[in-house]
Amino acid sequence: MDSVSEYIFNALKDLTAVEVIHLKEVDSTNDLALEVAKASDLLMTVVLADSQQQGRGRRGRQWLSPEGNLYLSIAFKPRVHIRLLCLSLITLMAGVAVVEAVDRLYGYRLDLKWPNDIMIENKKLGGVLTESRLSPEKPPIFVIGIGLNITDMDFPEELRGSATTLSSYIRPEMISRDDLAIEIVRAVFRGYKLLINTDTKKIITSWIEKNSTLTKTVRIEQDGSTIEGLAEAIDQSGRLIVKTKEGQRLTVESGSLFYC
Ligand code: BT5
Repeated sequence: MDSVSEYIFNALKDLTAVEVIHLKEVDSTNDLALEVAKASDLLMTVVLADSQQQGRGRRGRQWLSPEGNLYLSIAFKPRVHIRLLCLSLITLMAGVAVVEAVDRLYGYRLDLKWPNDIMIENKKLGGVLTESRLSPEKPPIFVIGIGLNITDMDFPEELRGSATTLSSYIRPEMISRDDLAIEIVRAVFRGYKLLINTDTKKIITSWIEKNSTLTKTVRIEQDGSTIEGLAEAIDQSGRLIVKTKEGQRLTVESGSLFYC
């Protein structure tokens, strides 16, 4: 254990059986967390990296992962059989956890854009990527990956207007990546307990309180199709209900959302 993983492990050991791995560089913290969890008996595996070579977003999109930001994955391997593997809801829960952690540490309020974006002032600060291993013979594993920009970054042209970093809003010397990781893991663990107790209403309520999507006119792009309308509500599984101009209500499971 290096000093970073030891610091985080010590801060979390009251929670549950947890393993903490910190690496300077990794392909993707999600992949490593899944690999470690497969071979582990522990409920939680936490992987933190200083940078990623192959950080990914949804659908294989690239996640820019230079040194200085937070790249965190939390794998859960529940022992009890739980019917929770509704990945959209887990993604909302993780977003709520990040907003709570930043608020708690720095008193700064981020907001959430459906389905997985962590935002400040309409710019993307971070994102959540939830993945799972489901197999009939083996215990389920789900991995929550969180990327959060902390330090100044040289964004490529196409992201310059839409992406941002925490240090543009909070004095950089006040920000501790490791303390952020600890608070996020704690908040995710609280969310996990709500999930296993099927207390999904609380998760949805917290997400609604922190979201910036509902009541807006949105366009959602999915593979080959586009939906446009009013973002009206979230259902109990974390899906977005969109009311189209024609008055039809559509339930959307995933996609890339833009404000019109
Ligand atoms: C996401 O995907 O927003 C999920 C990002 C999850 C990253 C974490 S880091 C730890 C763990 N390990 C991984 O390998 N992944 C997770 P999506 O909604 O598909 O957004 C991806 C899009 O965001 C890209 O296509 C870019 O347009 C933009 N983007 C890429 N890197 C960015 C960054 N660092 N900051 C802001 N926007 C970025």
